[in-house]
Amino acid sequence: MERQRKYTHQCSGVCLLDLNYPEKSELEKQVVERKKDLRRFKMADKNFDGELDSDEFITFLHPEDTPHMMESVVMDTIEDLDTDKDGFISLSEYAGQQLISSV
Ligand SMILES: [Ca+2]
Ligand SMILES: [Ca+2]
Repeated sequence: MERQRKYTHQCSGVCLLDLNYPEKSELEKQVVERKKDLRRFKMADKNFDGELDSDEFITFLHPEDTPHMMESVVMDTIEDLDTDKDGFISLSEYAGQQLISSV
């Protein structure tokens, strides 16, 4: 079950607006992004020396331009779209993301 944060707003003591919606904490978002960066760094480090030379760094910055980085690009995209984390992208997960992106 996903964590939910509860927001309550009192309007002049007359109305009560109560919004519940899932929200990742800023720390959780940073951990996810760091995990993606680390995975992409390791895949860009073609000679496995733990450092990125100029070509490897370009690959790290633009993984979509390098065939051996496609797995990283696809995994990042699936993780972004798969909001219920079941390993599949449903039509609503895909369509929802498209709507958000177009706004
Ligand atoms: Ca390297
Ligand atoms: Ca899913």
